[in-house]
Amino acid sequence: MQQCQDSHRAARRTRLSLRYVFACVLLLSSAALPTHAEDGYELWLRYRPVDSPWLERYREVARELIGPGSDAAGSELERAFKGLLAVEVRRAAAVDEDGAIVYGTPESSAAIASLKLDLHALGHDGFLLRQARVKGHSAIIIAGNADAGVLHGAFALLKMMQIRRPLEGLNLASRPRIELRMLDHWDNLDGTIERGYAGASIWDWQKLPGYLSQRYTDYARACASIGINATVLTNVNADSVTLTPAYLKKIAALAQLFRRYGLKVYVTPRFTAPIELGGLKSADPLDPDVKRWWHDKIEEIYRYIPDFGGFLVKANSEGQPGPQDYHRTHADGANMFADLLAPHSGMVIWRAFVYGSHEGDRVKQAYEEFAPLDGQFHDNVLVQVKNGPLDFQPREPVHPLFGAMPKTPLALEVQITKEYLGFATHLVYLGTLYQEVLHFDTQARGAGSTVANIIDGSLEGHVHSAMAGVSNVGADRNWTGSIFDQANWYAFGRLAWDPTLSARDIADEWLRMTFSNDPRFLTPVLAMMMGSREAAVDYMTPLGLTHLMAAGHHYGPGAWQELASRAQWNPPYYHRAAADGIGFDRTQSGSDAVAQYSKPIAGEFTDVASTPESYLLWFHHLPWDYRLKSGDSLWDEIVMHYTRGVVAVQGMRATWAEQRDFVDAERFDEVSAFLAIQEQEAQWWRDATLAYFQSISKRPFPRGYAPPAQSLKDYEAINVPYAPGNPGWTAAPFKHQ
Ligand code: GCW
Repeated sequence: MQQCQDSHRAARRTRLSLRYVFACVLLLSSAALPTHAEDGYELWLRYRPVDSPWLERYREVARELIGPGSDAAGSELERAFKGLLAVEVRRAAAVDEDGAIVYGTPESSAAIASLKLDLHALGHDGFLLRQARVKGHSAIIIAGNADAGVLHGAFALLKMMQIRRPLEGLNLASRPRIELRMLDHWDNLDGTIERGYAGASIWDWQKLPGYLSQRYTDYARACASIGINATVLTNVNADSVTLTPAYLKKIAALAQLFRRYGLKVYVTPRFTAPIELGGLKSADPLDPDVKRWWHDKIEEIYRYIPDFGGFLVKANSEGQPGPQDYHRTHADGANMFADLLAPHSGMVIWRAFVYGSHEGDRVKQAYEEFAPLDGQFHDNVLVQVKNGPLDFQPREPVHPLFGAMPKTPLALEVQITKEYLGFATHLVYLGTLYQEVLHFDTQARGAGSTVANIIDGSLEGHVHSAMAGVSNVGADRNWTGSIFDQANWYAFGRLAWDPTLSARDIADEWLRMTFSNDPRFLTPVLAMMMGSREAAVDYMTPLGLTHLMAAGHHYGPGAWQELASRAQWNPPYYHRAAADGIGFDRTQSGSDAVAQYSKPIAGEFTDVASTPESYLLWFHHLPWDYRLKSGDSLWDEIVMHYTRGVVAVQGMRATWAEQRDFVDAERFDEVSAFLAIQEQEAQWWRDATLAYFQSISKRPFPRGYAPPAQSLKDYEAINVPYAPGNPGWTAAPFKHQ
């Protein structure tokens, strides 16, 4: 017995010293190599070596790996430990030393099964992370009911190491509060992206299904690391070709790869596909031939992709076809798909962003069309509502449909790509925007009826729930067009998993993983991120102003533009600046859009005194001399906000300039250059917009505030014909702003 223990100890010593030698070799070889260029490709999964004393602490817990072997969680742990701890972690069949990481589901891992853990509450995607003793040895358990849950748990453990959290006494159970955490790609089949600022589409359709780029795997890893479990591959402005067999094969190849990472694919069906592909005369959702066509198509899709997620549909909006073309309702259209998808557990996500034909105040249209349909949608339909009633503006009040359709599960749609927020070069952290929306209390069922509680299904007891983000991912090496835009992808995923998380905590963990754990870096840069969205609101659309962007591409200011054929599509419609004042009266004396909110909220927004100043001109038309809470006149405050926005960006530049010692040259320089562009453009926004408003207000600039550098005419003459993100603009049959 004694002999046996001795030889065991000796073997362990040899193993340890071999591991030590291996670790040294790894460290030395990495020190000898030129530093790996930090081009942003690795996102927040960089796994750079941990420094002392954390390195020693973490090495203690990651000596051997016990789990299924060929799964995504295991590969990620191996890859990460090699980077973080500079050790090749040993695979073992069973726990035989301290520092075991035991992972898997009760089905995939005998070791997990033998622990008889109660995993009931974790659902499909949740995980348990716990320090325990297994066979007398200290171990970390990563357990879930499905591989996806285990993978999320593995990423959670790796995050703790990346952000230097102690693992002693670890005991964490987490399950997502939202069922579908979905990225919506507005990617066209020709490789362009509607509102994309990070290059071409990552889907290389022409080479699929034969060639599967490494990028697809890394995309899926990134999604899984933040809990995203659904991806809509194609633009909501849909193309029937997506549903042809050639493309279904391409989609199936992606679906197969993504399956390993718990990521399901969805596509956007074009409502008139039965006409365009099937040669039918109609696409009427109640027509039996149309239903039969869709039935056969859906069956075909599931033959290619057995776990296909379902459809995301934009109908009767901005020129897209839909059921109303046949005098049917949105519910008729959605239910047709829903019934055919239901046998396969597929879902329909039907968008409430309807815009085009409506006369009157545009922000009222979605509510008017959808609220009366509450209760008519079948069980596997979610109605997807943008965060605000207009269109992803720098700031909007919450969409009044939240709280107004209690019988329908509502999904929240936010934009991650920054169509209206300066594209890829402006540093605007959107975690704070998402949080503002999620925390907003609609008071639909009294206090506590937050958007978060509505969309996670808890307020009304819905089974299905979803949150979608319009993706900012493209083929650029850094994925999102800029390093800081990666934070918006990250924040979206984290909040979709748990909408109660704080935007600050999320930014903090993202910064630690992406750049550095050094507090001298974290404190100022975190503050910079947290203030960045308010800065953009200030230099673009402060005090509830909205949609002042140039037409079409939405790049830069255009408050004066009246290029679109309908007044409703032009900025002057929204700001209503005139000799008597500025702002849109949405109270009873105006469009009465306030009436779409719950009573207490409608009351708050109706009374100018109780309307938050951040929404002031969204709801009220006020004289230029109206006094704000500060005591300053409205005109003066407008000038001050625009100026404050520019000053804030100058401050961001100064903050970043101090970070050279903490960031590699490549990423440091890119961020610096982009901030310089942002400052110029913030100044352009301020000067151009104020030059225009002053031509109407006829008020002087308050003392100490510089007038615009150029004349209004000069700003009006600026034209940017090829601004990105607007493919097919001139060719599109529908011309919106
Ligand atoms: O934000 C607007 C965009 C359109 C987009 C539309 C939508 C996909 O300007 O490009 O189209 O919203 O959400 O459907």
